[in-house]
Amino acid sequence: SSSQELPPGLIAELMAVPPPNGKKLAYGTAGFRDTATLLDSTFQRMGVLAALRSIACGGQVIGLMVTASHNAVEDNGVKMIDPAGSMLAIEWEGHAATLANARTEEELKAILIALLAIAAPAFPSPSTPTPPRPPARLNVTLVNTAEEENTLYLNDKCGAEFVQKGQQPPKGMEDERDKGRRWASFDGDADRLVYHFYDQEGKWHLLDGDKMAVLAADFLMDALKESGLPPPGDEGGQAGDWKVAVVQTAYANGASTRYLRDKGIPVVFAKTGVKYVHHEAEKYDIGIYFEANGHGTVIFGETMAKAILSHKEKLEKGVVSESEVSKKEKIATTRLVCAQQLINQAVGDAMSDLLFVEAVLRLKGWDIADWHKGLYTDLPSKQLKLQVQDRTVMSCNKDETRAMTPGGLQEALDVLMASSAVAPHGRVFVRPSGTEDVVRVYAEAATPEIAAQLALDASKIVYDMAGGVGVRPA
Ligand code: G16
Repeated sequence: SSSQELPPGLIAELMAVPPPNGKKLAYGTAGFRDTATLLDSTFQRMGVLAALRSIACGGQVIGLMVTASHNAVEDNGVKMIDPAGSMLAIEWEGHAATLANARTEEELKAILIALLAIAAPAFPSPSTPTPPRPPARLNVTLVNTAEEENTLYLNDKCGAEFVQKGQQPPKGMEDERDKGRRWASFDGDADRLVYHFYDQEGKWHLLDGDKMAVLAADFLMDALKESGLPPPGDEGGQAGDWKVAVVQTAYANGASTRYLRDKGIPVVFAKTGVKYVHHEAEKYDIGIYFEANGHGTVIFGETMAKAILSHKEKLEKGVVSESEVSKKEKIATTRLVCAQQLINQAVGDAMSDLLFVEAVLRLKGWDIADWHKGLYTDLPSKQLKLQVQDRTVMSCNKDETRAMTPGGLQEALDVLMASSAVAPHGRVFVRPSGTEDVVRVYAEAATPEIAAQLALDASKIVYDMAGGVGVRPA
């Protein structure tokens, strides 16, 4: 409805499912997350919020993903998706939290009427038609699906989080040692992807989001160079005027950052969370972003997309002569066009990322071992998480590489990093999770042993200074 009155009975229905006592619900890194039993009221209210957001977007479709995502099966969550397929606009996250936490009739009415006032002026406006998607085919073997006996639990000893954070194969890989196949792991809502395989010596290797970012950057930079695409605005201008960058988070393996910078590809950092990295990537003509955990995509700016299409038309019409050079240019330009069609530029998803990786590997003539060896070697790393009484006592700087509170914590971590065993390659950072009730610890160093020790020492510091609960890490 575009009327600014609340539908009759709405408040009574919402009051019948009150929010959990003593719990402040927050719209975290990607939606509300908690033990499933605490989220009934939130789910109901997000249905109402989706309707309001739809009104605000001129009647377009809003998505709600109900998911434990990367978390354990007893957890649950709800993410809201905007009409373009991107995460909910950040300025609405506060509205979502106010609605989720409203306890009295008055509080509920106040927030809903305020939201109607924000939303209704935009209604109705013409909706944007959804562009048709191209068809795509690949033969795959599915394992660890819900249908399989004894594997009924989402993410249980499998899934992108289990594989990437634990640096271990998912269950069911025991017989894969000598088969030379490549495997991909998704998370529960299929927006994360990591690859893995056993090499000929039977050693297992992980290819995470950083490896995908580098593969995508290599491929697209080559295509851009070979396409002969004129620079923006001025066809006679200097080459290299298009702005291309890779956006990473503090979790990016240092070796991947070094590799990209050595190749002259700019790298910028953003806070953990697709909504932050995506926003940063939008500032470039081609913005490539993958979080190490496997979330990511590539986005093309509007000017760049138009320039590629018009260049393709010129090449096809023979405005440029049919020489060997122009054949090469045509192929490269077509690759740039196809990459845009294949990749999910709204927010990235595991299926389209998988198809993109498969296509790039095929074009390069690479198998997974070539991809693993052909770019860079990961610095050994270790991730831990630990529970604290209240994770909001911890806060970080803009790119989450340093802890701002509690006071003294970062100084203690700095002392760890300055020790001769750790420097110069070692680093550690800690941050409160936005999806789980934990503090995350990430360490990387010259050897797996040093990385593990660094992560453990940092966990002890967090436990002591930020109110750890349960047994002290040992
Ligand atoms: C969500 C976000 C990701 C983020 C991850 C971890 O993943 O969508 O961008 O990297 O949480 O966040 P945190 O470390 O704050 O818990 P998912 O797959 O659960 O949606």
